[in-house]
Amino acid sequence: MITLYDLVFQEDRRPSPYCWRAKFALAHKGLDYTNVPMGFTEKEKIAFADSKTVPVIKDGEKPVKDSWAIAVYLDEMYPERLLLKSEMGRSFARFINGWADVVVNGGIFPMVVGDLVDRVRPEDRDYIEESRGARIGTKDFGSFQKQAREKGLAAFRASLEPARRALREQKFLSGEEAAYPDYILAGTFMWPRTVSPFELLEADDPVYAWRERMLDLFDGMARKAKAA
Ligand SMILES: N[C@@H](CCC(=O)N[C@@H](CS)C(=O)NCC(=O)O)C(=O)O
Repeated sequence: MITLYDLVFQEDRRPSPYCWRAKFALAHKGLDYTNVPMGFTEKEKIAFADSKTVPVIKDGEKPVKDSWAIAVYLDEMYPERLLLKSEMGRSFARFINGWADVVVNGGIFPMVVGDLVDRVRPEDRDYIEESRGARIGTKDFGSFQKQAREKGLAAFRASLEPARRALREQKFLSGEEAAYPDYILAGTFMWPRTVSPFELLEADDPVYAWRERMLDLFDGMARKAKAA
């Protein structure tokens, strides 16, 4: 039996982009698992895996931490429906992983940080204010977010152009069927969706249409999750 430790916010929101990668990966494989919610200040729950971040999975007695390591592990242990289909597929996914972590997550964070802080569980509020405040150099999250939206939205949309060009030609980043590169970027978009009403994409953007397709996968798994 697999257990997934998943970041939890108020009202059972599940915002972690990295945990979403693991949830899409598990769904792709058709694997059953138990989802254990974990707040920022409950790190003792994942101490067994020697991790301070989620996702972490426990498969039987085996702990695996880090979303990329989880994808690689699942393909090794459950090779039936591969997430990383070939050497080139794996290399492409690795590229998307880095691009999503740095460019896309990095672009989204300042534009939703105020909403994120507002929706954290009350018991985790001090922790997120300290850690995210240190990252942006202020605790005035609302003003920071407002300015970031005014200055950053056009640049953020432009940064998605590599994905947009691919998605004009094909249904998914991975081709006709979704695979791990899609789950990486979809995980990233689940993060703002679960904490912020701010719309990052224009309705006629091919990335918007792709995001809708990702929300529909696995019987609407991601669409059913609590949104902002
Ligand atoms: N490289 C890691 C990043 C995981 C990560 O940063 N997770 C965040 C949640 S989105 C976390 O657990 N943060 C804990 C904290 O900020 O204290 C992965 O891909 O799993």
